[in-house]
Amino acid sequence: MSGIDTASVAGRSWPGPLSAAVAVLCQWLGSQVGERTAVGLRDVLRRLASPLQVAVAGRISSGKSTLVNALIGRRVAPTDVGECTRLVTRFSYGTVDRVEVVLRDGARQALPFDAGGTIPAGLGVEPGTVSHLEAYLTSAVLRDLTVIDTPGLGSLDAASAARAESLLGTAGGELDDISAAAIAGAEAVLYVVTQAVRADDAQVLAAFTAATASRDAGPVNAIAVLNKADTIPPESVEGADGDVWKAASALAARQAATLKPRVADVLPVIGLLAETAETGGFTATDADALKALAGTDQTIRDAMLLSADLFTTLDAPVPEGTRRRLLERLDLYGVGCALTAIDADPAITAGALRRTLLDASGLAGVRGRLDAVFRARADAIKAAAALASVTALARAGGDPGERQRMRDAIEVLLQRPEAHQLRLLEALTLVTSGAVAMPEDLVDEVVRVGGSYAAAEQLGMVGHGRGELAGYALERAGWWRSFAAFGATPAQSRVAHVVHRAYFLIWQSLRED
Ligand SMILES: Nc1nc2c(ncn2[C@@H]2O[C@H](COP(=O)(O)OP(=O)(O)O)[C@@H](O)[C@H]2O)c(=O)[nH]1
Ligand SMILES: [Mg+2]
Repeated sequence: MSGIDTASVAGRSWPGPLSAAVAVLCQWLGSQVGERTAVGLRDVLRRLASPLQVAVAGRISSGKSTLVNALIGRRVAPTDVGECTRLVTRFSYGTVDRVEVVLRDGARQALPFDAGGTIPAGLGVEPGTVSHLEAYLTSAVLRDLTVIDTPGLGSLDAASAARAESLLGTAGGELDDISAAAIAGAEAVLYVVTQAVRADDAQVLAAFTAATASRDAGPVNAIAVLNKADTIPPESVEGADGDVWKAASALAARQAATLKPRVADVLPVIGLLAETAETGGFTATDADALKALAGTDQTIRDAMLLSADLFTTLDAPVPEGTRRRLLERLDLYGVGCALTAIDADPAITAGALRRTLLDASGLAGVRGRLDAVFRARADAIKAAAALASVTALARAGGDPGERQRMRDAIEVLLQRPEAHQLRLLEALTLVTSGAVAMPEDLVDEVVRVGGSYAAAEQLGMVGHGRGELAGYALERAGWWRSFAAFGATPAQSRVAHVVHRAYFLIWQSLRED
């Protein structure tokens, strides 16, 4: 690979040095292979230059679209049952807001937004002919993340399955295929679960890791959230002291144990509150209505918060329609939060009330995790995905000479010291997907080392001094080297070499600066 003109690919901007290195590889290989493979390589290059693709996955009605709206700050994805909620929608950055229906034959049709600015429930074309939707929005978040909303895997009940089936005009199983394809095309996944994590939730995550095998790593590119945290009855969770958020956090921790090691942890969130607070869904009129409710007789107020029925029917100085709107936007828990905030400060402004609701939603935690896991690692994740595609192209290539040239080039790239991060990601995938079996404590260690860029976190020693960190890194480097040599199967040994090197590099960096 020496002597390659880096500048010829530098005209484009890449997510980082690893992606740039893979881009150089693709460009150089392009001139060394047949036309069919070259087309594939150009495709890899195109993907490499585009923002990280994050699929939002989870069961039907787990609140995926609601969360997508909250994240992009616009109520544009339709929620609840409708034709569009059964389709994959890609949200990318664009300078002008527009939506296109992409048909199975590749043709595209512009789709006007409906009056509320959302994607309309009906598409105006035969649903069976539709491949997916593409939305281009001026939302800042989309500058470096492309968000893919999926219809959802599995269904909550027979009725909704039947409804989905009739809407699609296909067998129910197809739903899974549609979502599965979207997820397989993605480089990262935001996994949405609700109260009960079932066996097939873990399977979906496993399927994601398998579909993207060897190019992405579990905890590096999967984030899980426990949505609808507001609907968890606190009395159902031990030690919650009647507090919904405490209950949600405890439940999320339990779910994290179930989904381990595919995700590092599970964050509770209230997508509905986040959406309402972030998309202009909370108005001054809503604030006034809540203030009127706050002034109602305490006994009635308490009773109203017991159920949606009571909330809309009990005698209170707010019209029923307004109450229904509040429920739709905040649900009972959100209304309760707002009333508590008004009690504490009766003169609270609508803006401050909106911020209170946003804080209560937990969205900030999800945003922080997206930044830490996806945005900060976009370069490595994309480079690893691209390299896996190149490897797949090499495998599919007809000419043995060409195949060998491609494999050699990949090997040369992986030998370079800066490519170590890619190897570590690969090791992480092998271990978290179960492709390479390891004792549980070693899996945890690999996840920790590969799951962060900060030395103290990688070593599991946040708050310790530099000398201590360096000493421990060296000790573990030694341990993994002997594990690679003596105590391991060949597959484990390959992983162990990578982990050994990771510790060695950590030790080196701690000594250097
Ligand atoms: N109470 C409550 N309802 C929610 C929450 N998130 C979503 N929902 C509601 O759940 C329903 C399904 O949401 P949707 O986003 O369409 O789910 P999807 O099928 O996974 O895309 C809608 O009525 C939402 O308003 C939440 O955090 N709390
Ligand atoms: Mg949806």
